[in-house]
Order: sequence, then structure tokens, then C-alpha cells
Amino acid sequence: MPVEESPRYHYDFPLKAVYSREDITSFPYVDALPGMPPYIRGPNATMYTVKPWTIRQYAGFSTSQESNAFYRKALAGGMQGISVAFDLATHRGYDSDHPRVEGDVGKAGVAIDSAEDMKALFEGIPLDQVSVSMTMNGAVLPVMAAYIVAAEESGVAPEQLKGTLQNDILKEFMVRNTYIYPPAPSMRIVTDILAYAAERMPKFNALSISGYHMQEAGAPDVLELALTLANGKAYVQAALDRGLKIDEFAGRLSFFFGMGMQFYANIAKLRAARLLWCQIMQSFGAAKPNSLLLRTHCQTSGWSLTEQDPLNNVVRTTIEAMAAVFGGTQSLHTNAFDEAMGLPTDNSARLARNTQLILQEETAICDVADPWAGSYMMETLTMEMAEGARNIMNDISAMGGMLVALESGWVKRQIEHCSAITQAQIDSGRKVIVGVNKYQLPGERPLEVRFIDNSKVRAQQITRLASLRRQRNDTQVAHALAALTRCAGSDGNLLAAAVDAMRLRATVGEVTAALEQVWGRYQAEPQFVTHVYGEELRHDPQWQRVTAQIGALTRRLGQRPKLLIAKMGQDGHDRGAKVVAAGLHDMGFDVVLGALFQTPEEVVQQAGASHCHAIGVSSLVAGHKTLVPALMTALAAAGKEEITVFVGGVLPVADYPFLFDCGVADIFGPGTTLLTCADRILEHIERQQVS
Ligand code: 2CP
Repeated sequence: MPVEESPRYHYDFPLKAVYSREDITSFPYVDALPGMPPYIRGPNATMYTVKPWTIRQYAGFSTSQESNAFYRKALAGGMQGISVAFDLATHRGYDSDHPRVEGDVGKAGVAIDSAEDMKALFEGIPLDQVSVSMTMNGAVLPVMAAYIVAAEESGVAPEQLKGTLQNDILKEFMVRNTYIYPPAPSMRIVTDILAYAAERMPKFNALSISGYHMQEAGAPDVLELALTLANGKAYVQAALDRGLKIDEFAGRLSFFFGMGMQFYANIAKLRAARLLWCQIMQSFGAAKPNSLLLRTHCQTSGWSLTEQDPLNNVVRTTIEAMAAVFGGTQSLHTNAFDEAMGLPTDNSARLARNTQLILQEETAICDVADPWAGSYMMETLTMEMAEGARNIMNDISAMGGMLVALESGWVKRQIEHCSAITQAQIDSGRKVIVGVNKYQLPGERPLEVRFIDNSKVRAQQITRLASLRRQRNDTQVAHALAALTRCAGSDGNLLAAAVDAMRLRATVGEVTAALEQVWGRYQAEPQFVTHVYGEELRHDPQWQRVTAQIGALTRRLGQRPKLLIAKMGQDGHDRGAKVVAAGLHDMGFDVVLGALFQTPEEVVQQAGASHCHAIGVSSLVAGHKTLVPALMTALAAAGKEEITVFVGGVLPVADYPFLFDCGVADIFGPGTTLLTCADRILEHIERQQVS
């Protein structure tokens, strides 16, 4: 559904050419110290002089055995903590044998169906010593339960486990989209996990409140900061409402921010985040020092990586990593330079890890806590960032709090608005991306990317699932699942009930389905912003030419050329799809944005029913080699071969011939401007009308 533009905030903090003492005379915190309230300068007094940040590389692919081998090698090579990436089937609570996840198993993360898979994932890794972060939100109950059971069966009690669970469902509804249940029961899950951890897992961070994905979706730094802290407030309130005492859980809340190319702003963002969180927690009545501290993980920006001239990404990642470190992060992931094209290879993963090792071991960066303190510019920017975020948070409070702001669609609109502007600025050349819209390298050779044979991984998982189901006691499993379903409708702790079920070898899909019986599966309504992209570009000569051509075609057709922008499989990354929908709509196309998580058959049905001339498939996590052929087959089966198919997103160039052979009309890789896409789409639709 197209949505009209909403009012714009001022998200930019223009830097002055020169700052002086005058700029900071009124600031109350310039004499603050690291490790002291309001912790603006860092959570520890000694910071990296005693312990540098944890080098924690987010990784996982294919099977648990292959990911285990990767972790062990990476730990031997200098990685200091594990960060598990799960595949999208697991995220969405489907077992690997579910028909909806044919293209998703083992892609973009490791496939986990049961406690057996989790045991294989951590085989030979002492879970009482190595801290493990798990990026899991939708299927957080069965996955966390599987981790607890795997540890228990390796002799490590929950009390000894150290690590982090993302468990941040609010931002899933805003941007990341790996939710399963509606918002209210999803919040219940978060607080049940917080309660379980408060009682049994004193070393574990049971929630990682994440802004990263907002930045990836297009939020500028100050918006990322404000929304993240506002989400943090919502979780704290929910935990208090559930009867927890603030100091029982607040000391183990953790954060996660994105690090983009605005170097100064990103350092200021972390400093401002600690100041604001300390004040927020004081307002909740927190008393223990640990409850006031904001501790954070950071990741360099995936969005800033380019497919073109990809070695530039090494430089981008290093700059972003330095911002995280100067900002005082506790843990850091540095992206590999080839991640704009696919999962990193062994070599690119090593280089990414070495980027951090070089910062830790070859520079003097770790020798000083908060080295930017006292800089007129940095102190000013920190205060401006805090003030900007405070204003946005106040508006959210005035709306009735984060859940209200979220449900009204306001949050998504703010982010999508910014993302459409950024795209327009890149397309017009006003925002420079080296190697993409300026200083392009002629005749680039495609890079080698890691290929995951998804059908092989799926076949292996299906065999493992069959063997698990043969060996377990089905009656006991059924009882445990029934208890879980009852728990969803009553007061018990959902994580405790999920642990009971996973211990008996229930699967991730079964635990998810047991709760789905009570809560159903949530489906968001697709929306995109209008008149933002167009407003930025309307004076551009190429824009004027393209819109005139669309106007001429509209007159010939007697209707606007109509496109369905489709997302298939469990890939919830929709920044690309939304920005394409927004841009093409403003140019004059009639755009239908399809729902997330569709099967190829559902896409064909929708395209046919809405009389589309074309389907634009947006693919970001490598499901294209399974899902696009299935789409073409479904089109043929429905007798709709006249509908032209385009594919866009993160697609290795080596896969282009395969997609063309399937019958795809055109492919739009990263860096293709929307005006170029429009030109080529028009050409194909014109040709379609002639034939
Ligand atoms: C550290 N310590 C110190 C000092 N520094 N003690 C004294 N002086 C110091 N200077 C202590 C800490 O207090 C802590 O002790 C211990 O050393 C470990 O340090 P830490 O700073 O807590 O580091 P950590 O164990 O690595 O934990 C960092 C975080 C944690 C941020 C708190 O939540 C975390 O690791 N998060 C990672 C999240 C993650 O990987 N996310 C991946 C997202 P105690 O243990 O006694 O307190 S993947 C993203 C993708 C894109 C996705 O989401 O889709």
C-alpha cells in the first residue's frame, strides 16, 4: 500500500569548519570520567587498557557441522567470541523439511532443527568459557532452549553460560521482519526469557537491543539511537509490568549499534547512547551501577559495502571499525569485503578478523580510554546527538509509547522516508559512493563468492530430522508440546516449558507450531512511502525523460504500466523492495508491493489477479537459484508466461546466465540506479506489447 509522506525531522548534524572552547562552555559532562556515571566516556574506568573489546565475528552457514569447523578455526585464528548466524528457516520457526523453506535452508546462516543440531554446532567448544551470541528473535524460545539443553548435556549448567541472545522483537516489526507471532505475545516471550535469565543465568545477556538493522534499513544515526533506546524503555517497562525488579535484570541488558561511514557521528552516537541510557535507567529507579551502564556490540555497515570495486570495502570497514572502537564498543563484528555479493570466503573472513587484530595489536588505540574526550567537536556532536535523540523519544512518548508508534506505522515511515531520500541522492550523484556513482572501474571481473548447495544441506537436515523422530519418545514429546501450548494461555514461564520440550527432542518447528496454535502467525501489511524519492529528483534531466516516457506508455496502454514487487521465501530484508516500489511509483508506474514470505505460486496468483505487466523479484539472501526457477514454472503452470520477470538485489554475477536461461528478462544488481531500472523495465514492457 502506498503511504503519503510524513513530516520530516532534521536528521543531519552539519559540522562546522572550526570548533572552539566557546562551543562547549555550557556542557555539564566535559569533566566526566570513564567508568563513572553518566558513563558517557565508557562503562569501565580502564577500558581497553585492561581488556580490549571482544572480536566477535557473526558467522554461520549450511550445517551445524560445517559451522562448527568454521568457529573452531576462527577461534584458533584470533576470534574471541562466537556469534551465531541462523538460517532464515530457523529464524521463522520452520523445520528444514517444511515446504515453505525450500530455498532458505542453510542460506545466510546455519540450519538448526533440534538440540542435536545445537550440540553439533558447539561440539568441542567449552560453553562455560567461550561466550556465544545468538542472533535469534522470532524462534527465540526453541533456539535458546536448544542451546541450554546442548550446554546441559555437555556438563555446563545455565548458571555458567555466558553470552548474548538478541531477543529483540520490536525491531523485527520495524525493520528486520523475522517475527513469528503478533506483537503482544512476542513481548511476553521477551519478558519470560528475561525472567528465566534473571533467575538462572546470571552471566548471560538475555536481550540485545538493536539499532543496527534500523541503520541498515535507512535510519540516520540519530534516529537509530532514538528508536533503539525507546525500544529499550519499552522492554524495561514490560519486564517491570511482569513483576521483575529493575536491578534484577537491568545489569544484563545489552545493546547493538550499526557503524556507518559518518565517522564522527558514529563515535558521538555511542557516547550519547551511554549518557541517555544512564539517565533513562535512573528515571526507572535503577540503583546498581551495572544497571546504569550501556554495554554494546557494534557491526560495521553491510549497506555501505559495494559490489563494485569491492576492495574499497576493506577501507570502509576499517574506518567504521575505528569509529566503533573510538566510541568504546565492548564487542565488534567487522564485515568481510565480499559480503555485498554473498557469504564471506575463508580468506575474506580472515581479513575481516585481522582488521580488528591489527587495531588491537599493532596500534596504540587500546592504550587510551575515550581518546576523543575533550575535543570541542566531539563533545558538541555528542550533545547534539543526545538532544536530537531525546526529542524523537519525547515525541514517541507523546504518541503513547513505542508500541503505539510502531502499530501506527510511524516508525516504519520515518525510516523508509530516509531510505528513499538516500537512494535519490545516490541516483542523482549528490551522495558519492566511490566506484559506484563516481570513479567507476571499467571492465570489472566478478569475485569468487562462497556457494552453499542449499538442496544438499536441506537433504542432510531432512535425514537428521527423520532419525531424530525415530529415536525419541513421541508420546513424551506430544505431552511437552501440549504443556507449552497451555503455558501460552496461562502464566508459566515459556522458556522453561520450551526447555522441557527440546530436552525430549521436540523440533524448532514443533515448538513454534505449539505456540502458533494459540497466537497464530503475524503477517504485516506491505507499505511504502510516496512522493519522497520523486521530490528529491524532480529537477534531474534523466528523471524528466523517464517520467515522460512512462507517461507516453501509459497513454498507449490506457493504464499505467503495472509491476508487482515480490519477496519470496523467508528473506525479510525489504529495504531494497520498498525503495524500488517508492521510486518506481513516483516515476509513474503502478506498483503493487507484495507481502513478505510468499511462495512462487502465491506471487503468480497475486500478479495474475492484479493484472501486472511484470514481476520484480527482490532477492538478498541467495535463494534466487531455487525460487526464481520455481516462479517461472508457476507462471507457466498458470498460463501467465506473458508476465515479464525481473530480478534485483544481491546476486553474484556468475549466476546471471542461469537466471537468464530460466527466462528472466533483466537483472538489476547492487548499484543499479532506479532510473536505469525504469529505463530497462520500460523497454521490456514496450517489447512485450508489440509481440
Ligand atoms: C571488560 N571487562 C572489564 C573491562 N573490560 N573488566 C574490568 N575492566 C575492563 N576494562 C569485563 C566485563 O565487565 C565482563 O565481565 C567481561 O570482561 C567481558 O567483557 P564484555 O565487555 O562484557 O564483553 P563481552 O562478553 O564480549 O560482551 C559484550 C556485550 C555482549 C556487548 C555485552 O552483549 C555481546 O557480546 N554482544 C554481542 C552481540 C552480537 O554478537 N550480536 C550479533 C549481531 P562480566 O562478564 O563479569 O560482566 S549479528 C547481526 C546481524 C546483522 C543480524 O542481527 O542480523
